[in-house]
Amino acid sequence: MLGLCPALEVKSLEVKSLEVKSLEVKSLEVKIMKLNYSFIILFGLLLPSLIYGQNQERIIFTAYQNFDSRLYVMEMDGTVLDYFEYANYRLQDFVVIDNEVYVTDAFIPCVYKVDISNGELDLVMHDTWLFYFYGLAWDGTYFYVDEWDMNRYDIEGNKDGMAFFDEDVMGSEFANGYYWMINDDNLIKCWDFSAWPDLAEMPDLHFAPPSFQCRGLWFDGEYFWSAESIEGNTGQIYRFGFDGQVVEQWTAPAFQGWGACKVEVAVGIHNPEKTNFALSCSPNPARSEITIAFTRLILFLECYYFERVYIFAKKNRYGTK
Ligand SMILES: [Ca+2]
Repeated sequence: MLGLCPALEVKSLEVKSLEVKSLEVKSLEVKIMKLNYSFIILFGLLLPSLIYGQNQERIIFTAYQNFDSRLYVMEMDGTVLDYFEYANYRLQDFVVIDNEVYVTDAFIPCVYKVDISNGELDLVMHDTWLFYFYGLAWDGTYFYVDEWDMNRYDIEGNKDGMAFFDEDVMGSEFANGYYWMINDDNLIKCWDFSAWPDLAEMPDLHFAPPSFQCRGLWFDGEYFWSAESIEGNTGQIYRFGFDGQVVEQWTAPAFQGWGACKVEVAVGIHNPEKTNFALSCSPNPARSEITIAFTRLILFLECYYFERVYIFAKKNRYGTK
């Protein structure tokens, strides 16, 4: 196939922009000064490495209305990429373990691991003795959920005892070695769990969240995250420090929000069933300098883009006006 390509020469190959949306390359511009086989080889090597090397951050957000929940996947500017809907669930607070998202359900006392590429929920823990789960925290060994008392479970969902804890925990998280929880009275409280099951309150570290409506709690290693839960109105997603000062915020895509967290997504490793992409060349490819713009380029498909490159090269060989 490549033998049909004309003898051309690569002078420069410059990737001007690479934007990935929903695990698809939305636009990729390659600026070329003339072409030859080495372009084919270089392009074949360069493109997968660019794409497989890309990790992008995503905001994950939960909201509920009546008996339905949604889990949103958003870009870091707040643009909604996708959402998944769950009837008769009330998904609430997150933890992230090894870049995997875990979420509580307040309708049935369960913790699920979420596949954010398709929204599938994998049941990790279900405690039939309890009624509701809101806040979810992970200390590196155990999940902690509060329902009447503080309960903890290992990663397999096996219960490992309980401790007296007389608080209403809307969201919770471990940060800097301590357990932090947000209640519905505009306070984030800090506790030392190191002497479990004797839990020691650390009142000097308590602080107010950004608003009365904040519910979930997640910690990204530097700052806390929470989303507002406002009936009939979209609230804000906040990223804030240990003093409650907001460093970033986004308008939530739906009400009533609850949990918000961030994960990294490796792009170009999903959706192999989508195989179509468009190729456009401008200006006329017979010219010495052209721009090739791919839209909807789907990965895993070396044979496809080699074929397209072949078509392009053939077109260039004979020229079009
Ligand atoms: Ca949490």
